[in-house]
Amino acid sequence: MPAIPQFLRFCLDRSGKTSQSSRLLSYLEGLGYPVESWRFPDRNTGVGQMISSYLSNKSQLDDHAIHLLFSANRWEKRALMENKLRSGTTLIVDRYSYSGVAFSSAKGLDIEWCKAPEMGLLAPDLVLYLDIPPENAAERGGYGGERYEQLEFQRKVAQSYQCLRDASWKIIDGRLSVEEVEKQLREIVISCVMMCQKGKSLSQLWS
Ligand code: 2DT
Repeated sequence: MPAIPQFLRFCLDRSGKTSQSSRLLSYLEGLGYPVESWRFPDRNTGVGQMISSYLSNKSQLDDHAIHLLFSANRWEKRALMENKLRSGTTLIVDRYSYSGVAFSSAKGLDIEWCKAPEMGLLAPDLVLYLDIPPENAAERGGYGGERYEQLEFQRKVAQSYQCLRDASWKIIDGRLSVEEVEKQLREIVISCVMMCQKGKSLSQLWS
């Protein structure tokens, strides 16, 4: 059976997820693992450009419609994701389905309705949640530039995430220093990579 390590990471905005993703990428590359860093939304596709325009308040969309676009953005990358994983490449994914469901349900959409279009996408082996109080995130640089970067809304998103936690999740205290977060992530990730190398089949959301 091929080695199929896969990671998914996501968390509240401004929790340091993007810089920790690139640190993890360098770490795994340095150990000689085939690894790639992805992020959702992927703003480079046609669907991604519609999402980007919405996030930067250049266009307006119904909440259900934008939810489905986020989902479509993952579906358009699903086959490539499966190919990469089957060939033994580890994917570090900065946001994924859990962000999709957490953000849309925080707007008041029914959580089961939000999950429905995600069914059949590949499930992560590991979810790393960088936990940071929304108030702290708001104090970090660059906050407030995009549509969802509002403190009240981020509080609701944090609550939505709590409803989505499952056995694949590891919660890391995002208030720790960058170096300490990095150290903890490395330990969790390396044990997951080793576990996946023993042979682990792909599974699908949401089971
Ligand atoms: P970044 O700041 O990480 O680029 O995210 N979002 C993201 C959703 O509402 N649904 C989704 O499915 C995904 C992947 C979270 C941009 C914003 O898009 C939100 C923040």
